[in-house]
Amino acid sequence: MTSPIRTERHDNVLVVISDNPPVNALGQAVRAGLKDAIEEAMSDDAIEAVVIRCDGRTFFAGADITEFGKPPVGPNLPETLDAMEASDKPVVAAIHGTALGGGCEVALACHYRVAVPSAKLGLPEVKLGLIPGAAGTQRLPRLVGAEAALPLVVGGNPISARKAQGIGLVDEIVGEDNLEADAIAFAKSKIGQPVPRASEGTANEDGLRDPDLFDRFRASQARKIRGFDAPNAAIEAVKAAGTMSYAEGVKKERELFTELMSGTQSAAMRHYFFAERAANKIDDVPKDTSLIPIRKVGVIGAGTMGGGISMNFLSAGIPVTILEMSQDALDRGTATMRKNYENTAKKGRMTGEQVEQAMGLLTPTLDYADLADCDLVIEAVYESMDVKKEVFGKLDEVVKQGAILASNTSYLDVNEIAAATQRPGYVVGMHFFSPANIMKLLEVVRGEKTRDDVLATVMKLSKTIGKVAAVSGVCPGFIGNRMLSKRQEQANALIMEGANYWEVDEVLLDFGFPMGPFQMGDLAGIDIGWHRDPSKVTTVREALCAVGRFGQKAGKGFYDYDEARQRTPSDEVKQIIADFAAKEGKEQREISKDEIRERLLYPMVNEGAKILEEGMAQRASDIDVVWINGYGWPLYTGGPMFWAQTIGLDTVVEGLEKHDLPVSNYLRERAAGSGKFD
Ligand code: T1G
Repeated sequence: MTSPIRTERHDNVLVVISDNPPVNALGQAVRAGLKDAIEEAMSDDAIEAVVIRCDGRTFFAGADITEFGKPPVGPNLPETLDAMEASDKPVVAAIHGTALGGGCEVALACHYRVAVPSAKLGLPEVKLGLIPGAAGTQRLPRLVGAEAALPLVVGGNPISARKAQGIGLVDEIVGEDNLEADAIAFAKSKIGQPVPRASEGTANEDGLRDPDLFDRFRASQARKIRGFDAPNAAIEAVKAAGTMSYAEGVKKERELFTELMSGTQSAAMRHYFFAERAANKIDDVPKDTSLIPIRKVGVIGAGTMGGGISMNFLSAGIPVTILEMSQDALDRGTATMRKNYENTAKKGRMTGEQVEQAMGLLTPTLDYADLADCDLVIEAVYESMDVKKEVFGKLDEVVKQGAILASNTSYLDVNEIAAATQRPGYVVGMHFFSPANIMKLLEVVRGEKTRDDVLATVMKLSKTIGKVAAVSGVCPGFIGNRMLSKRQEQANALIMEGANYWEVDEVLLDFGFPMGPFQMGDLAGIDIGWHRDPSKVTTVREALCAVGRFGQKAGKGFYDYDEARQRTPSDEVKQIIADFAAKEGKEQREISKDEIRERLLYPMVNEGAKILEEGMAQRASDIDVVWINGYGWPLYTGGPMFWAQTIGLDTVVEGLEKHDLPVSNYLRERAAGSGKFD
């Protein structure tokens, strides 16, 4: 087996090259090759400098995640990096693509780093429930200071080469197409000079000067890191870089890393890493299926959903023709889109020029004929099968053959919609989640007749517009809403049986959801779909509407809200619910938070099992992807199906039986057998 590492001599410079597709992950063979190459360079006097670079699309993108959870195989990266850094011969990292995780740590152990303008550098280990494990938390702060290091290590997001140069992580930006030659020239220019070592850097003094820097930073990240273990460990590791010797700091990092690696959160987040990528693959659609070029998109409906959907394509540089039934609705829709972009620009996440660029790609129209040359048309009209059938009938007449016709329906039968056209093979569901320009999930609903090239095109397109797609079969509510309905059923039943509605929300908040069902109702508006007749009260929500409790917008819904929209439970609502229960002859009783959690979450797992059994989802991990990206299921548990396996499917079955809730055969079989869904 040839090593993925080779060396080339350029005069007195040794170039060490990794060729380990797809991302030059630092697997065992790469680490061994790197170690040998470093030893070769150090032992040969004819070599006076070293350049380390990678073939293919990127510099090392980190440790090989597929090796995690298996017995470690040497050589270990930190020792190789320490040997390299100890050399007196200048070692230069030549960076392109994404130098991430262990890859960034390789660069940090080099004496210098040069990068092409398009390169990015980062330490995304926290996204895997880990922290850097090859001294990244100790070298980086010493090189760039704690203040610049914290966002990288704790946030896990990469930064551009220019930004990296700005904080001192990159020494020089070189020619985009001249990386190796420029890196060799740079290395030659450093021969004979004392080599700078990040491990000996003193930039971290600011970490000592400003002791509450770390508490301040932790507080600033509180909402984002709530429930996650790794970010706090990352802060502790960076803090150690300011309070301990390098050797002690590395030891501290190793302790924190080892603890996280053996924890459930990292296992869950590594599961999610591969789940997200697997979701984009459709098992029975050949990988080489030809794609339909999408050069122009049509969107029907300029409301909240239509506008949000359009923004995804405009932001990706794809022109959109948006159609409404009235000029007024069209003007309102396009004005809202502009306002959303301008708000993003105000937060510094877009420039004014980018706003104009995006809006410049938008063509509003009242005429279906303007959609004729679209390659994809997405309808986002009122959730009525009759309305959708009418729209698809018109599209069928107007839009060119070979174009994809997609419905944004959240639960209607895509097969029935397809049957309203002469081209059911080109009909597919593209279920976006509100706000559509923000939420990452896209449920791709595969009709019985949806063609392979249509599916393959939509899956590829989802990545282009920054979405995470998962394929669902045609069933009411598809994957996400179908499971949500089970949770909602129990939430409503629980409060009728005496559970405090605020405790139902607290259980989900404590579990890691961004909010609970009653908070969500207040946010969305209790009066959505209300018949507006206060004398007609058949549900709790109608009872709340009847007394003007429309939700946050009215200052009261399930909760009372102060000016800062801080919520407090309402005795009036508690009484309304109790009266309702009495009318329905429901005994009220104390209900524990354990029972609330089991009754909210276990039926969702059971429904997920049924979805798998019916073939409505390709794999259990797709269901995890849907719930993490569409509904805020806490990432550090891996999603509903992975979480159920972690606590034990038999525990879920026992819980369902204890609460007299249905148990699907599929779940029961899996619990009695492997304890896993796939
Ligand atoms: N290990 C193993 N496989 C990896 C991998 C990795 N680090 N990164 C990507 N892959 C696979 C991926 O599963 C997919 O496989 C293919 O490569 C293309 O990936 C010691 C402990 C680099 C930005 O977290 O962020 O270093 O599906 O579809 O969209 O302190 O991959 O084709 O079979 O994502 O162009 C830290 C993870 C590890 C980086 C490219 N590093 N990777 O994105 O392609 S922990 C990371 C990414 C660590 C050290 C610690 C992205 C990418 P398949 P892709 P992409």
